[in-house]
Amino acid sequence: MREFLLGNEAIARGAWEAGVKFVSGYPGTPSTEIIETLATRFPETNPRWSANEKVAFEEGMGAAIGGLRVLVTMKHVGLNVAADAFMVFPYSGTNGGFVVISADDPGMHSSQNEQDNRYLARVGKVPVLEPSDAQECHDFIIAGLELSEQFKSPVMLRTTTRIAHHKGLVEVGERKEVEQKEFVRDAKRFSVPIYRLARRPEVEKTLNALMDYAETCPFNRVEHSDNKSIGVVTSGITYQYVKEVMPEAGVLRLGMTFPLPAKLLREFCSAYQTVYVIEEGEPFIEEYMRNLGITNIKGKEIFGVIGEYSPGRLQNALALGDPPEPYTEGVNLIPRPPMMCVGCGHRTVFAALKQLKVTVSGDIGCYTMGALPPYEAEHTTFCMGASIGVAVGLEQAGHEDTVAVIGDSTFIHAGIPPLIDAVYNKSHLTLVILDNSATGMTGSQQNPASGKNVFGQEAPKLDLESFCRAMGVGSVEVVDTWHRKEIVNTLRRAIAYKGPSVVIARGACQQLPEMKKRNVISFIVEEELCTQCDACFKVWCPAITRTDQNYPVIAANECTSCTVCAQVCPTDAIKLAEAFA
Ligand SMILES: Cc1ncc(C[n+]2csc(CCOP(=O)(O)OP(=O)(O)O)c2C)c(N)n1
Repeated sequence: MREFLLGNEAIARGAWEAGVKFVSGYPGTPSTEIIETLATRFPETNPRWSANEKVAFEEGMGAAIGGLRVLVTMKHVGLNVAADAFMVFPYSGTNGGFVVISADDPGMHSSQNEQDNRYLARVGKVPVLEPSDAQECHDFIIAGLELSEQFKSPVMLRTTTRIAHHKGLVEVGERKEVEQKEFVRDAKRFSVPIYRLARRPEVEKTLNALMDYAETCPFNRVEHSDNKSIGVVTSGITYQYVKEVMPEAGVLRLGMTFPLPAKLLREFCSAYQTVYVIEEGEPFIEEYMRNLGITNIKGKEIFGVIGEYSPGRLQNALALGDPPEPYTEGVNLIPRPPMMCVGCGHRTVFAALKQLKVTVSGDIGCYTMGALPPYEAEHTTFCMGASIGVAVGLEQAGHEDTVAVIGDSTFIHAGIPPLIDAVYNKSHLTLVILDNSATGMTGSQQNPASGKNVFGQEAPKLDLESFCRAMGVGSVEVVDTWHRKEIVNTLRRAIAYKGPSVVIARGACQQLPEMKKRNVISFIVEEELCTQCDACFKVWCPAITRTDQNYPVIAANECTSCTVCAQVCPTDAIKLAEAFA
């Protein structure tokens, strides 16, 4: 049977078929749909959202040494957070099959950096599989779990945005129940550094065995051509681009990109006059080939390291004629900058921060858009949780007017240790926690502050205010995020407080299913009262546009009834539609 699946859905399906019994992860584009698919279609795999990627990895590691087949999912930068565990796991090795998804994002469609995680895998000595289509997403997860059990090693499955988010036909199968492996308490294998030293040679032994395996690995496929002038070494989605742009070329498609097959690469390259190494991201394969002494290769000097590849980019780089125009018939996309949703509660906070003219140390979430026009009221954004540490550092550098802003999910993910640190080191930090009960930016997933689990069922809800007080924060205030004036006044008090203070701006994400299902009574503009002062436009709500007569008009089907435009109207011309019924 075949199904038309997203790359991520194919991974989920493959994990289910392979008998996976534990899945953990933290949302991050482009990996998120894997756990969402498992939760909706394959709950037998026991999926969950963890507090962050390190926790997810460690839970997965425990389940795998406990004998289960395990999948752990995250985006590329998530592996930085999990790296502590990732680097040490190969020393003990696993019992049940363990695959970690690293969803890389060349082109930074939704990420804070470009990062090629094959390098992290090489540092950790963890084998890497790279699928080139949805079918392989499905097949490689099954093969990866088997490989992991065969070599007792964790395995990385590296996807990229196009692989994770393209759709293809996938031959699917049934679920296979796999017997749980035995966990034997063994400190010499799983514990202290003094024993771990004895494990060190095991890591090299496994790596050497994997290097031998790479030479005959069925995922490394040679497609020879009779024309021996041009060969291509490639992996992942770029394989598809190569087939489109250079159908006549001989191809070595590497499905396993760490460890790399030295003999196979040498053999392949000796058969062609010139070999192009076409890989998105860093010159990972290319550098290896150059280190082998292979000289007839061309790579990054032609194709570049920055951004995504595409058939057109390859065509340009190889001077193979103009790339075809993108297919746009019947498509009328209006360009627009990223913006907060209609009714998003973050708006009032950024309006207030702009008004207060403070330095804002931001974080990773929908509120990164506070850095963009019209607010331009977020001045730093680095990585998850950094808002607090950076604010403490700026304070030390004399910028005492700094306010840190973080979302509920990011606070739980990486904001707790720096807040404890700020209290401990007697900072005067002011922190705003934007509590919208969701991990909004990645699609409003559940988190420990939302009171729901991955299935949407009730779960223990983290009480953020008690928690901050327990950490020793002297001033903790909770404010309705849609209450403009209260937000400004509460922020003023928090900034004036001599000691660490937290403002929790609370209001549910408009994209949560329960918010979307509400019966909303929209606001409308009573033109007789409107003086066209344009104050309501300064709310920057995408639901407010203009009539031909220059009056504001609110799209009834978009209005979330957040009330903010009505709060700013000086003539009370904005009213609930029911007032006119
Ligand atoms: C280390 C890392 N993990 C995951 C992500 C993906 N990601 C981007 S924003 C975000 C969380 C957003 O949730 P929250 O902080 O609650 O803010 P909201 O978007 O709801 O405003 C996540 C998980 C990331 N960028 N970096």
